[in-house]
Amino acid sequence: MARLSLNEIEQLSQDILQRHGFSPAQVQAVADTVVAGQRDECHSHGLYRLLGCIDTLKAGKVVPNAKPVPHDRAPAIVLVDAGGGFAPLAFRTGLPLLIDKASQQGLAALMINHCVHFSALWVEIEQLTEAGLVALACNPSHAWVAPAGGRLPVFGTNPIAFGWPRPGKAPYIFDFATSAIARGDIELHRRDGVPIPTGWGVDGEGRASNDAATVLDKGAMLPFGGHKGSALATMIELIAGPMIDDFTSAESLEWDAGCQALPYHGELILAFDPRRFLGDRTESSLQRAEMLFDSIAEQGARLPSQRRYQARMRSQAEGVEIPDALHEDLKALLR
Ligand code: NDP
Ligand code: PYC
Repeated sequence: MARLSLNEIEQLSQDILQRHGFSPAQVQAVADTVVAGQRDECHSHGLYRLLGCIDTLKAGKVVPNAKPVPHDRAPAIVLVDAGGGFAPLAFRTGLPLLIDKASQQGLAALMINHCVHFSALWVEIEQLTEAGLVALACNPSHAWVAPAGGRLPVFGTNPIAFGWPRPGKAPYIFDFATSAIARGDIELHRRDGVPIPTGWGVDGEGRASNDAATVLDKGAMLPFGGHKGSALATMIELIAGPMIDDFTSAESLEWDAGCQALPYHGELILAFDPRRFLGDRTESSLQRAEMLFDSIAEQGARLPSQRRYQARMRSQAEGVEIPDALHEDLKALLR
């Protein structure tokens, strides 16, 4: 393993993206996102993602100097056209207006169109909880996941993330794929030559498979929680696809045309301002919510994001560790 400081991984990420011709604003937004992922030990969405970002550029499937354009679509709707660039800069572009609209209307939506998506959603959710907002985000990806009871891929890995601000504490955030696991994690198993657990995917005949390459290249991933994951994945296809006039996961994969680039579609982000919902009851209601978190934690169950927050403190103190092979692959992108 190679140990690197947070400054070193930030510099490395920026150098790679600059070297490949991304605009300064794209470099900053993408680097910040992958560094945050690595810092919080979200290995499938940390520095590893840079390999996919550069492959996607080489396949001609991302616009390296895209300048997202915001539109004030409706009193409670912000639209940002990412212009074929990566999602993080589009999110950054729409964030101030989304916050403004949520605090005026109580509830507002940001629809991002035409973005290439590679990132973990909690990075965005944290920026909304920091503004005191409750938030929900979701997006399709490529059609890699079979529905419960089927064997042919229909859904993307369709992540959904939710955040709740906690006065004086780190926010409550969950963020997961509606597949049994993110595809990035299966890719990491393939890189490491490690079998995957039963339940993550099937081979081309729909039989359970523990081989990462079989599931990735010939079979299909599976939804989490059987029909429940399938239904959530369907909802995400709808509300972050046709409802925002953007691609479903099947359409994203078709657009990819075998390039194996990162998915290209839209994203839907909803923000709720508790102060607008609750007025002078805001503080007491947020305090009541704390009783729920306490009743989870007091019995030894952990809250989602707790592992991440601990990893963040560790990384800030000691830096991060990445496999030597990944470090070499990243350095090769500088040559
Ligand atoms: P996991 O199945 O590991 O689930 C992650 C979530 O569950 C985190 O919030 C995690 O918190 C929480 N969690 C995990 N274990 C526990 C536990 N024992 N008790 C309580 N909470 C727990 O992740 P996925 O593989 O489903 O997704 C990983 C990432 O991949 C996400 O960030 C997602 O946004 C990203 N992704 C992005 C896609 C895209 O299209 N851009 C597509 C699919 C996934 P903690 O982090 O603290 O462990
Ligand atoms: O890990 O499933 C995944 C994924 C898809 C797009 C970005 N991450």
